[in-house]
Amino acid sequence: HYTFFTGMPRWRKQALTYAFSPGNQLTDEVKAVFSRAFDRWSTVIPLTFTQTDSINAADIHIGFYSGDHQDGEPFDGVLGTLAHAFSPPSGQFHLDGDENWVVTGDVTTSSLTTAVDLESVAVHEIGHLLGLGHSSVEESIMYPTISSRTKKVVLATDDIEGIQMLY
Ligand code: TQI
Ligand code: ZN
Ligand code: ZN
Repeated sequence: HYTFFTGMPRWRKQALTYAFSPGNQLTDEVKAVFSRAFDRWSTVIPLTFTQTDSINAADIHIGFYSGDHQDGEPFDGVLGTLAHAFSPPSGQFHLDGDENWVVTGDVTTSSLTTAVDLESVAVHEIGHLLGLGHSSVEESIMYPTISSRTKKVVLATDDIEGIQMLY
C-alpha cells in the first residue's frame, strides 16, 4: 500500500517547472527520458510539468552528481544508492553520475550487469518529489527495491490511488 511523507507535504500549485542543473551537458535523449517519466504521472493527476531554462525560477532541479555533492547524502559509486529526491516543496532530484545509466535500448538485455534503467528510476524519484513514500505493493513504482537490469515504468493501481489522494 502507498504511503506519504510525514505531514503529507504536497505541491500547492498545478503548473510545475523543472530545470536541468548546469554542469551536466545532457543530450536530448536523456531529457526526453525525464519528459516521459513526468508524463506518466501527469496523465493521472491535474499537474503539468514543463522544462525551463530559467534555473532560478524552476520548481524542480535535476542533476547528476558523483560522490559528495554537498547535501549530506553523498553518492556511493556503482549501484547502492542510484538517486534521491526530497519531499515537497524541495524539488531536489539528484542522480548518481557513477551509475551505468541506460537511456536508449533495452536494459533487460544489456550486457552490463550493473546497467540501470534511467526512466524506471526517474518515475520512482518523481513519485517522491510529488510526495509519495514507499509502497508495500511489489508491482508498484514506489516499491523500495528494483533489481539492476529491470525496467518498471508503468504506474500500478496503487501508485495511481496514492497520487490521486494527494492531488
Ligand atoms: N534511493 C532511495 C529511494 O529513492 C533513497 C531513499 C531511501 C528514500 N529511503 C527513502 C527516498 C525514503 C525517499 C524516502 O528509494 S535508491 C529505487 C528502488 C533508489 C531505489 O537509489 O535506493 C529506485 C532509487 F525503489 F527501486 F529501490 C530508485 Cl526505483
Ligand atoms: Zn543529493
Ligand atoms: Zn524510493
